Amino acid sequence: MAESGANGTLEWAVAARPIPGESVSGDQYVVELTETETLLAVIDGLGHGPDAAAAAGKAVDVLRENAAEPVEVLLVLCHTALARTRGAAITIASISASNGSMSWLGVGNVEAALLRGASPGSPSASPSTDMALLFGGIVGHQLPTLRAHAVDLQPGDLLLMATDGIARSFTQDVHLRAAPARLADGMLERLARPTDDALILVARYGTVVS
Ligand SMILES: [Mn+2]
Repeated sequence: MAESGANGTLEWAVAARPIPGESVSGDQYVVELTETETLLAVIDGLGHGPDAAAAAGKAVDVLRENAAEPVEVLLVLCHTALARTRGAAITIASISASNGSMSWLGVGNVEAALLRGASPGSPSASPSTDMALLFGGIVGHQLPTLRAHAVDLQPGDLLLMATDGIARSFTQDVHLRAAPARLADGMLERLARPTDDALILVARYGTVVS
């Protein structure tokens, strides 16, 4: 059910559905590989239905075409492209292919969490969670001054990105070793709100062995 994929250092999956009664979703995502980084983004076009989907679609196009740009630059490009749309909430993470450094930030309320401590060699006994820094605003209408944060990923770290159609408890009770597709499907099934589009992206960092 989930859409999924992997490259040399990342395994990911997305589970999503529109609000019941709609055929298109304003919740969309991008996973784009360039030679230097992997770009992951989740977009929530304001409201739902075709106008929300159109706003989100414009952001998807901009992100795919400019995937190697820094995350702050990507949000500015999206802001310009979405000016005549409803606008969107967007959260972006860009992971360096060479050293595993991830830079991430968001505008609006697409939450992103990094769940750590799942690595077999991890020094920390208990998992910890980092949340992406989210700035207030609406991409396309009101863009605040942006500053990305960087974090060094360790093998086994799990990145979760969810629109507000997923209950905020999505970072809790996560089985850190489970396959991303299974996690994403399970979260959509258990946590999707009936009143909104819903999308969850799950990505695990670390060499993928299959
Ligand atoms: Mn929403």
